[in-house]
Amino acid sequence: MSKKHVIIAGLVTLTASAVALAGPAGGTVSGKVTYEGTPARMKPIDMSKEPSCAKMYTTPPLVETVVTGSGNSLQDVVVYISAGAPDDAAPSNAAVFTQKGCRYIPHVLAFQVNQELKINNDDQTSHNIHPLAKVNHEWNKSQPPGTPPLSEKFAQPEFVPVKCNVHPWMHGTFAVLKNSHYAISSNDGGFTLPNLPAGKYTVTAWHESYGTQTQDLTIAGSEKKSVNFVFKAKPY
Ligand SMILES: [Cu+2]
Repeated sequence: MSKKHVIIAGLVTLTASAVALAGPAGGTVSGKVTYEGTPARMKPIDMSKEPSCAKMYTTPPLVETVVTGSGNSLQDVVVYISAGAPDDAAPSNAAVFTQKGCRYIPHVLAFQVNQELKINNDDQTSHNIHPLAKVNHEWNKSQPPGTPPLSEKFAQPEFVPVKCNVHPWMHGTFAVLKNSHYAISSNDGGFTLPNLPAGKYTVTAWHESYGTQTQDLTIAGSEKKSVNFVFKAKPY
């Protein structure tokens, strides 16, 4: 083999290794969630019945049913592949939901069917966490301060409203999903769904108060697709 051929063979090997390291090429769907119209003003939460939590705030936190950012961006929208992707096995890491300052952090938590869900109580008071499941088994559990995290699983896909039976202002959502292709819009409304194999997909965007929207799209290879969702704000 000539010297030139050796160099070319080496380059081919290097290129092949780089592709293997990067993993299978997939498409990426990203975009922004916004609203049009005027959202209802979120009220400050009155925590005076729970002084251990109330004292954690200099100004009362706002209800989080609708959380917006600049440029009409809409936060806490679950954007996920609702059709076209096979069901995925649950990942080994746990999804974490924390009760802190008598609020749920995060307000909307997405995780997969049969993935471990760890629920922490960081407060000096007892909470009674109550996921209002209809498809999955409904339960409620008391969690006194200083107790270890609760470990739970949900066997079926479902959007589950969550409330606290002690503190009526505490509410959130568990989005239990069938596959790993999901994201929750950040404060700038942005979301990204990476590593989508070639295929036809339905992308669904879900918001606690504004409902759901869907868009169909096709991924052919490793392209980047932009998908935006605009929700109509409810003024009440
Ligand atoms: Cu509570």
